[in-house]
Amino acid sequence: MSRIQLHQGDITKLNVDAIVNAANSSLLGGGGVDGAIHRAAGPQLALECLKLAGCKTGQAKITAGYKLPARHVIHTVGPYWSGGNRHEDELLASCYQHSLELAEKHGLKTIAFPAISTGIYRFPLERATQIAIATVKTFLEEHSIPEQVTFVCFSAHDFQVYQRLLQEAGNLP
Ligand code: AR6
Repeated sequence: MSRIQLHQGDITKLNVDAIVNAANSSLLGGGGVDGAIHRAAGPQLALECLKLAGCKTGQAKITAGYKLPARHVIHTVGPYWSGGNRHEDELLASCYQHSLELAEKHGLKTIAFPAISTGIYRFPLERATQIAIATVKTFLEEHSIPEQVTFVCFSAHDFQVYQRLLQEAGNLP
């Protein structure tokens, strides 16, 4: 089985070692997937996040998963899309890279990513998906942990875009 998987649905339902949260720099919760993760994990998650004192764009921090089926949450802060001249591509790649590095450091074998920055932060979906796939692919070629990475798409449209681009990259039949 490929080490890269694609799934459509709610990331808060996944029973993996870590789900990634598309957070904001306060790490104190928000809308979108961030809100869903905090609601499903329960209030203890925000209490642990409070102790982390925020997170810079492109960086990542780890907490427990509390009431989630996932054992951990890796919180990363994607860039807000401002037209492409503010290092958005590099910052988005850095989110995936630092999340994967944290997973490896903690020996987490299975990790699931939402489509970071492509919702409220308005990063163009195809461009973001290419960056996500390329960064994950390169990391997996060079590291044995995590063993498996799942891209989670909330909408059918996002799923179709990921499916096409993963096929083009040779990662799906
Ligand atoms: N499971 C999987 N994916 C989801 C879920 C879910 N339960 N809910 C939404 N998505 P967004 P961003 C998808 O807006 O663009 C927050 O307020 C969604 O359809 O959650 O990085 C933070 O606090 C989209 O494809 O994150 C920040 O302020 C993807 O997740 C800001 O939003 C990302 O959309 C971050 O914006």
